[in-house]
Amino acid sequence: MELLLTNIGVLATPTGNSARKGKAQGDISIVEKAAIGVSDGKIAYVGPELSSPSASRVIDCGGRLATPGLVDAHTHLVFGGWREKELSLKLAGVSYLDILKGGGGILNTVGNTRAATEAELVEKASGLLSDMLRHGTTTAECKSGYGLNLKEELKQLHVVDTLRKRQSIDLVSTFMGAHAVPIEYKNDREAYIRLICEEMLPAIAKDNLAEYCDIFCETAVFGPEESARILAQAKGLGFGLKVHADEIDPIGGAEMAAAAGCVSAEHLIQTSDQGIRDMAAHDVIAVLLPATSYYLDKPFARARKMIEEGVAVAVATDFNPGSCPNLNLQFPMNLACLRYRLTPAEVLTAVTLNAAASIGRSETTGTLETGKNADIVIWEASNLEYIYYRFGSNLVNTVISKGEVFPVR
Ligand code: IZC
Ligand code: ZN
Repeated sequence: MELLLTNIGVLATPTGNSARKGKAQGDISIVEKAAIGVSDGKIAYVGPELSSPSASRVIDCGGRLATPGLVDAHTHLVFGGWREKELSLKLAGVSYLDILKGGGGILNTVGNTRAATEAELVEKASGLLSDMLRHGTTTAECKSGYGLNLKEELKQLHVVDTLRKRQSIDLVSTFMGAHAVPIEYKNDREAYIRLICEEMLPAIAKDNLAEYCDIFCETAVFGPEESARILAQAKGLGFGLKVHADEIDPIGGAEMAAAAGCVSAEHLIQTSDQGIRDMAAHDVIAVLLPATSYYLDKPFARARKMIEEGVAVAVATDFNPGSCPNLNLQFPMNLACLRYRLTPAEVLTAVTLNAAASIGRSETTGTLETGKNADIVIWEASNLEYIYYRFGSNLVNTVISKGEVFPVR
């Protein structure tokens, strides 16, 4: 073995290769006094301490907690500029959608992203990824959607491709050309939808630049019928489907996601009872983003009800320059526990195995089991409850990503 982690006080992990729902979301494996062995970047041993360990490198975990590396299943990682100037508008009571309607919000970031070179975007996102890694994230999904024309969307997706080779977080690309209608198409949204369906999706599929297609299905952005049309086209081209649904207004996004065959529906702050039942019936994973509720001062999604109705729940950051400028997944983990009232075990599953399942990675990461990637967090904590309790500090001690060790403290 190339690496052995010994003296793990508590090892906490969900198990299996697919999303866990209902009661099973909270059934995790807890092993005290554990060890993990790593070979070729994969977990080769997990279980009780070995009596005669042999490995080229041994790390004594000092009785600390070990969990799977965190999986951030919803980020808008690649963008130019920031939007701190919108803070005073927010404080003056201007809503997120009103800022967008006025040509700000997403459209402001589109201007800054188009103005940046590919190299500049790589540099910036690379710094953000180092920060994510230090906070325990070893896999992340990244959405495009700040280009809103073919050339600029390709630029964003190429940035993710470059980053995949340059750093240690495993990246999953999602094409989100339907994030907003760009100013050039303000008076002809139909032409923009055709551009997405007829030019952007086929070009991105041809170059294999994204595994998923996502849509901002929201009042005054893309309606459920428009979203369903774009998703049908994406499905035909082989994309997995995702949708930003019922974030601000309850417009039937979850129901549409279930009917369209989406792998996941995300946000779901305002989702109806019917929407929750439809998601359960069609195995749509709920990717919930509580730090966005916090930052936009919106209600919190009905996560408890979703679990009770049999929907697999994942939790992610929604990191983006507008509605959630936080990339530390520990903060939404705390909110999921205290505001959604999920148990520490349910939240752990939400940010590891279920998050991995929502981006097609549950065969390779999201649990501490032999054969999976050695994606591990050693926490500055001696039990699972502590990481929800001591909110506000970075509680990561060491991150291991595909066997590579990153000391944090
Ligand atoms: O830049 O505002 N909700 N898209 C949908 C976002 C938030 C990102 C942004
Ligand atoms: Zn989002």
